[in-house]
Amino acid sequence: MMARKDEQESPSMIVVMGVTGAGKSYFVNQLAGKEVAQEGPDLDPCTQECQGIPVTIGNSKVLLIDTPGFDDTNRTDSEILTEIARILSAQYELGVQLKGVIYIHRITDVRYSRAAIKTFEIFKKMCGQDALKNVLLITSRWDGIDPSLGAERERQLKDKFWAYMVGHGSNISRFHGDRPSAVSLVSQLLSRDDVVLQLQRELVDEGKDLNATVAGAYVEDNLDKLKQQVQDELASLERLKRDLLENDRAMRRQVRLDWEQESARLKALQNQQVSLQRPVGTEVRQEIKQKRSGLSKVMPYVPVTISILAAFMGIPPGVTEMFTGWFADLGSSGDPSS
Ligand SMILES: Nc1nc2c(ncn2[C@@H]2O[C@H](COP(=O)(O)OP(=O)(O)OP(=O)(O)O)[C@@H](O)[C@H]2O)c(=O)[nH]1
Ligand SMILES: [Mg+2]
Repeated sequence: MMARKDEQESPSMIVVMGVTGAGKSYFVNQLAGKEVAQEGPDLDPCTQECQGIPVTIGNSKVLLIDTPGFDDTNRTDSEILTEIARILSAQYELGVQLKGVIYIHRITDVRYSRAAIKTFEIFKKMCGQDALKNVLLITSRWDGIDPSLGAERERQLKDKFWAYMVGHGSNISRFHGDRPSAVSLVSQLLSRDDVVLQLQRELVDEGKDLNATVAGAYVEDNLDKLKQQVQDELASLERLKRDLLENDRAMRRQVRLDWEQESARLKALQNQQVSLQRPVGTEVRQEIKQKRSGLSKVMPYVPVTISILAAFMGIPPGVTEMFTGWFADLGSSGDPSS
């Protein structure tokens, strides 16, 4: 059956994830055809918040979501998960199609680091088993590795870390660092049916708090482990303080400073846990309702759906004219949501 014209023109969404420095922003920029998402040096986390970048691939309009890596030194896992959860809830609630999720991994990485394991676990738990056929596992940086060594690492990923996902329909593909390669990778997802992720069902359909979702519970579990470590450290500082002699002033001062620092860490971890106890899907639904009534009063002719979705993410300065182009096209064929 032929798709109707307005169906062809409705924008869809693809989320890009991976550890810091994997090349998410670089990949998105290749698709945009210019550096709109800020790329960073290899070691420091660069992307600070989820960013929406509209791109056109053939006839398809795609809103790419460039995400920050988990285990970031500047942002907590809870903050990043909440941000991604809000965008996914808004996209699902608004009826925008999700075509898939991309995970980028540097083939040059010698070890599968702690950050990589954590990021991948959260990613897997967000998707859920039923969505894995819409997952694309991309290896990058093939120009930085001997091809046979790269192929060997690729085989290890396929047989070990990625075996479960591949077994449930995810594809593994190489990114060669240029636009044609990025376009052909994204096209793989665009030809599929749209998908609903486990996290979206949990948050929007079931109205769960974020910490009650599979991905949220994993983040909360990690926080529990960290809290236990800090509590052990505080207990040993207490013992040290008791055992120190009254006249050992310098040492007592140091112990007090360490104690204060650890207490602050404990408080921060507790705050992170509290921040996960939120019905993100329900909150987003209410926000959308408010935004819809506000927007239709002031801008009745602007395609409302994409404007509302865009309000849930950062929009880099260089993409305004790409959005304007989309709005002009959509405006002439009517907003698919209305
Ligand atoms: N030559 C080449 N350079 C790349 C490639 N992918 C990433 N880079 C460079 O590697 C650095 C890190 O890439 P980013 O795209 O900023 O990484 P990121 O995944 O967005 O990292 P965060 O935003 O910190 O999560 C940048 O300097 C990029 O220009 C690639 O495929 N080829
Ligand atoms: Mg980035």
